[in-house]
Parts: sequence; C-alpha cells; structure tokens
Amino acid sequence: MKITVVGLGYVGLPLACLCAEKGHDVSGLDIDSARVEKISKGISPIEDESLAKKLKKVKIRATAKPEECIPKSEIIIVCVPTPVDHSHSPDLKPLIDSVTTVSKHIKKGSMLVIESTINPGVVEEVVAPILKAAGIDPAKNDIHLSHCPERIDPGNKKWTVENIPRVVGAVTNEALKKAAEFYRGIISAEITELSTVKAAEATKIMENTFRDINIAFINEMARSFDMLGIDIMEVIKGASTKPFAFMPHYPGIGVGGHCIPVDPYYLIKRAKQTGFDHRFLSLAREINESMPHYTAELVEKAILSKAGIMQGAKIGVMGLAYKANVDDIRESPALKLLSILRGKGADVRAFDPHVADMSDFVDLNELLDFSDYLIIATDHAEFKKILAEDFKKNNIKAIIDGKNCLDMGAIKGLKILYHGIGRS
Ligand code: SAJ
Repeated sequence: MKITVVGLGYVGLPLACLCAEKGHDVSGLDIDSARVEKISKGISPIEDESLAKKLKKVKIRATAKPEECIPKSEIIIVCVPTPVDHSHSPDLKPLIDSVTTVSKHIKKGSMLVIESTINPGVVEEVVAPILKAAGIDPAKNDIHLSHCPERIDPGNKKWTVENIPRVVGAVTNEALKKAAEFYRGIISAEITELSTVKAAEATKIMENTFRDINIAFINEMARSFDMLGIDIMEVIKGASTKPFAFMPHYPGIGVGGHCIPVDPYYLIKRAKQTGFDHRFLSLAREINESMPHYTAELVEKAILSKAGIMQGAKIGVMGLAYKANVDDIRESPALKLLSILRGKGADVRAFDPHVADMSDFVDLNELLDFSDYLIIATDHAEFKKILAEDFKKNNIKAIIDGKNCLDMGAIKGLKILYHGIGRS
C-alpha cells in the first residue's frame, strides 16, 4: 500500500521503517526540514543503533511537502507529539495542524489512523470536525478514521514496534476492520479490536496513568522510609519475592519523558469537563513533580553539613536524559533539578554522555575533577561502572544517588557521605 507517516520522531520513524520492511511504499512527512534532510540521506535523527541500521536498508521518501505524499496515499498515520504546556494544559496544536494539513490533501476512500496519545473524545470532538469542515465525513466512511495508540518504549531492545501488541478503535465498523487488517499485516503481535474509538483512546491513557501512580506510590514510600531509616531498595527486593500481585517500581528524582508525566493531564482535564475530579491522579502528579525539589533538599542538607553554605558549592550532575541510555531530555527531571540548585546559588555543572550538546564537560573525568558534590540524575550504564575509589580519588565529599544505582556500601566504606532516594 502507499503509506504516509506524518511525524518522523520516536514513534513515526520506527513505524515508517517497519511499513517499508513489510513491502509498503512509504513516505514520511515532517515539518522539520533538517530532520527530512537527514532521513533522506539514510541518517537517523535519533540515537538508536537498530533504527540507524534499518534506515540504511529501507527506502522511505521523506518530505516536508504534504502535496507530494498525502494525495496518493491509501493510508495516512499521524504520529505527532501531544505535549502539555507549562501549566500542564494539553497542547493539541501539533495534532490539529497535522490533521488540518491531511484534510486538505487526503483522497476519499483512504484510511487515516491517529497513533498519537490522546484522551477519550479527541478523535470524535477534534479530529472528525476538522475533516468534516473539509467536506469529508468519517461517520459516512468518506475516509476510514481510527485510533491505534502508539506503544513504544524508547531504548527497549526486547519490545519493538513490530512485536508489541496493539489495540484499535474506530469511528465505524468498516474503519475498524480495515485498520485491524492493516496492523495485522505489519505487526506480529495481537491486534485487539475495541468497540469504540473512545475505548482505544482510554486504553493508552490508562496504561500510562497506571505507571505514573505506581511511581508516585514508590516515591512516597521512599520519602517515608528515609525518615524511618529503612532502605527502600531492600524492601522492594523483599516485596518482590511475593510471586504474584506486587509490581516493583523504583523511586527517583522525578518522572520524565513525553508520555508518563504528560498523559494523566489529558484525562484529568477532559474528565473535569464532565464534572469528575481525578483527585488520585492529580495527587500522583503532585508527588512526582515534587521529586526534583525533594532531591535538591537532600543535596542542600548534605552540602550544609559539609561546607556550611550552598553559595558557590561545586555540584556535578551526572545525567540530563529523562531515563537511562537514551538521549531524550523531554520533561527530564534532571533539568528541573539543575535550575532549582542554581537558584540556591550553587555552581552546578552537568555531564551526560548521551546529551553532549547540553553537557558542561567533554567527559566524566572532567566532571569528577570539577565536583565537590555529585548527583546521579540518570542511571546510564556508563555511570554504574564507576568505582567508589574513583569518587575518593577525586575528593568527592558527598553523593546524592538520585536513581539508587551506585554501590552504597562501597561508597560509605570510603567515608564519602551517601544519600539515595529512600536509602542512606
Ligand atoms: N521511572 C521511575 N521509576 C520507575 C519507572 C520509571 O522513576 O519505576 C521514571 C523514568 O526514570 C522516566 C519516567 O519514569 O523518567 C518514564 O519512564 P518509562 O520507563 O515509562 O519511560 P518512557 O516514557 O520512555 O516509556 C514509556 C513506556 N515504558 C514502559 O512501559 C517501560 C510506556 O510507559 C509507554 O508505552 C511509552 O512510554 C509511551 O510511549 O507511552
């Protein structure tokens, strides 16, 4: 089939490659011409070696011009970001702009799938009206409109776009069947057909909200156990010996990424319009948003106990990305932590081997050489290999392990002050 994937990011690009691998004739549409340029040369704009390899093998016609690809496409899949703004309000502009562009060029009888994460109601209340304004009525199958929420875990080698099960919901039964048939042709895992498009929108929001509240739960437990002098990591290990029901999550400096800290706000806001107040989801967001501040308090306490003042304290932050072994800094709690500490007058500098352009040093040794105090903000594999002796050699006075990923015993054994999140 002739396919256009709209949005060539973490979601769209792997999907475009998969469609091409399966023999489809694939175009990629993106507003970022630099990104289009790179992909046209077979270079991946995101750090992902398997993707980079794939891009060299498959043929994807990348363009910034919708008229070059949409009119001749039988299937159009929208994979653009659905972020929130600084006040945590959903920002549907990228989706609205993309659907508006598609509505100007799409031909009748085509299939339009929205993969972006959206709250229940967006397809029928936002997407369909844009199409209708262009004289295209999805309820009459002028085009086949469906929602198949993306499920991707960036950096995950085991679960990829090809083998992760998906759900699909559509505006009409015909659209549902066509979408399910298409996805069964490219994905080896189960494709579950849901009875309404709202159910599909709700499924993705629920899975990610489930993750956010579980992380908030363990963050709260960590803060409580820290006061009780209990090691949260030992207790998580203990609870995980229960062969059913318990699901381990881990405390940290906060929750980042383009999904988990964002998706709950889409549901909270839409539910409010029906008069329902998601108190629990809102509290979980409050707890997770508070973690960078909590971490900064731990840092300040450690520094005051050593130096007596924060002003000018040389703090090295290890990691800027929102999670281990990726280069993505979206909603990264590490960035929030940096600004909080700088607000307290400390001399804070960072190093992340995956985010060189935002690092203050070229390598780890430079960071260790500069720092009197260290914070682990991201548990990159490179950081977990550092020996406690290396910290001692560099005269590190205190370490705040924001991901509980270092060897606490070895560090304390060398008389370096150590504080994790829920352990010390
Ligand atoms: N985090 C914790 N404690 C945990 C797990 C995660 O603090 O126990 C933090 C991470 O450090 C990170 C954030 O939460 O800052 C998000 O972590 P994540 O592993 O959910 O990372 P994402 O957002 O890249 O991937 C997620 C998918 N990941 C997993 O399910 C493992 C999933 O939540 C979504 O399918 C996907 O984003 C998406 O695109 O919606």
